[in-house]
Amino acid sequence: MKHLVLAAALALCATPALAQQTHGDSSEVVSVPADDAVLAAAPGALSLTFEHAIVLTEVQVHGPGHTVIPLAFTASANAAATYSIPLPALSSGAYEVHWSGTGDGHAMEGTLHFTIQ
Ligand SMILES: [Cu+2]
Repeated sequence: MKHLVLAAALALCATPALAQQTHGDSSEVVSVPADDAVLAAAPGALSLTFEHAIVLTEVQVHGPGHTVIPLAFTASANAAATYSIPLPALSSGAYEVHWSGTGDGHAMEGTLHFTIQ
């Protein structure tokens, strides 16, 4: 009987812990451009605002034909809730942004897309 109770307690604890290990995506980040935005003009910067402060360790932008867009981004030592990353002049096409970082004791990552007409 003790084993059953222990197993049930472990199951209850494991679920939220697992869910917190890696999260992010559109639920936890507000971006400009927004995910799936279709823009008439190229944005000058990418803005990411998180639910809580994170150390943003990596941001990658891929453009049309999976070209890597060079960014002036360096991972900072301090956590922040908002980041603004300048973008070079972008041409028309579909773009994909990958970001990852750590904050509030867990890893976070996400992907968003936008299109420049
Ligand atoms: Cu988080």
